[in-house]
Amino acid sequence: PDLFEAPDYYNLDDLLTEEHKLVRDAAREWVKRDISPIIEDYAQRAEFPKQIINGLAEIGAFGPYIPEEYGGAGLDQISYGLIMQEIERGDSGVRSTASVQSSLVMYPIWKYGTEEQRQKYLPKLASGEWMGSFGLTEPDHGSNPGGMTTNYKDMGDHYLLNGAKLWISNSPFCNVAVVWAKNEEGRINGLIVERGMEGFSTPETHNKWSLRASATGELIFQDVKVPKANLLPNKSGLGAPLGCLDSARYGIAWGAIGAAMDCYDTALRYAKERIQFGKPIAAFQLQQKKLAEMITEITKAQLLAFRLGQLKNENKATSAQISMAKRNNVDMAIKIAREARQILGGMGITGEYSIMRHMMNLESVITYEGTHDIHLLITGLDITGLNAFK
Ligand code: TGC
Ligand code: FAD
Repeated sequence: PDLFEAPDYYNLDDLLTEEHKLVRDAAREWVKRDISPIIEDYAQRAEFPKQIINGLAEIGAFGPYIPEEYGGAGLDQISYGLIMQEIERGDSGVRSTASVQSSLVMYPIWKYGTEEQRQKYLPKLASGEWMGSFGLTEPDHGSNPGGMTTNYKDMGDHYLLNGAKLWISNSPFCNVAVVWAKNEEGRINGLIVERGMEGFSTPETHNKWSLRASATGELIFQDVKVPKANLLPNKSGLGAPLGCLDSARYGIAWGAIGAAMDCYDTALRYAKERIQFGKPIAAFQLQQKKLAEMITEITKAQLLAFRLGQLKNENKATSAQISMAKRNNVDMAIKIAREARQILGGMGITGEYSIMRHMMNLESVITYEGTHDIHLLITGLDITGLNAFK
């Protein structure tokens, strides 16, 4: 269907450069052509559409802000955000694939890796020839990753890695995994684990009602020999993985706007066409209230994301500012999805429309990359100076 009227109530377009608009429009066209027509079917079948990997690479979704010398698109943070927004108009699971590849796999290799590691991995990840995953969460350590038990020992000429990661996006098909593990002193470091290393397996997680078009799984390490050259040497401690999350959470703050826009646009069209009691349901005040509040919340979220993008471009965005935007914008999107679904009545629960899929997807988005509660406590800590986690 010819959807994707982009709501722009406060003329945000006037603040974008020509490059921003070109990048956004290319992503929008691609989503409309290659994602929207197929994604419902893949989600229903709980299958990741592998054929979209080339297209994601072509629109610059793999490493939008990674320098061109490493195969990235060399774009600014607002272009990165706009790409995530457009992809998530299509599906949060597709955006997840891009978020993980860019901010959780390419970013740590670029920021914390050696020049040899950058040359070896980044161009292949940017082109989609290799796909990556990011292993932080464990069965017993989700919101509190500092408690992780995955560990490695220095065996002289290699490291020996043991442990397990759960809920890992892209794991079932990844070629490489950036894995966070503790050394013998209990210090967290990142290791690049490659498919094919003995003792490394990636079983898929089934029965999800959310992000069904994204593959999720485990990363299991049983005495995996990891070459010493695969350690990311330039940052250690929990701050290293959390630094990657800052970049991914920023992308999600934009991405959620895309999902919300698609729900709003669908509900607005439907409400103007659907006749009950002799007039379009959009003429009833109750439905207008829902639609008016949706566009208000989308507009506020756009302004939050845009300003955060400016701060990111100037290297001034704090982690707490990023948490606020991730939390607010995902919450905004999930609420809009729930309201929009009701506007469609019975039709809203079918796969004929995208809303129910967005709604279910957003249940993961509000949980991963730091839950709604965790981001609130990050804001709480920032404004009071008192740490609710300790
Ligand atoms: P805490 O003592 O506060 O901090 C430990 C060290 O980290 C530093 N730090 C950060 N650095 C960079 N960016 C951030 N956002 C940072 N937050 C903290 C901090 O300064 C400290 O550094 P140092 O040098 O003093 O050691 O750590 P804590 O153990 O109290 O935990 C804090 C908490 C709860 C906020 C943190 O652990 C957290 O964010 N938990 C949520 C976990 C999470 O977000 N997991 C996401 C897993 S990946 C994922 O979900 C991918 S989904 C992918 C997709 O499909 O899109
Ligand atoms: P828990 O931490 O057990 O939290 C359960 C509940 O307790 C939540 O409501 C939480 O807010 C609350 N809670 C926890 N601590 C506190 C507290 N201190 N105060 C108040 N409330 C608290 N992880 C990766 O590493 N890589 C990935 O690629 C990845 N992809 C994912 C894909 C999907 C589809 C999903 C669902 C998750 C993914 N995750 C990934 C994991 C995700 O980051 C975790 O699920 C998330 O961090 C929460 O951890 P948990 O599920 O263990 O919940």
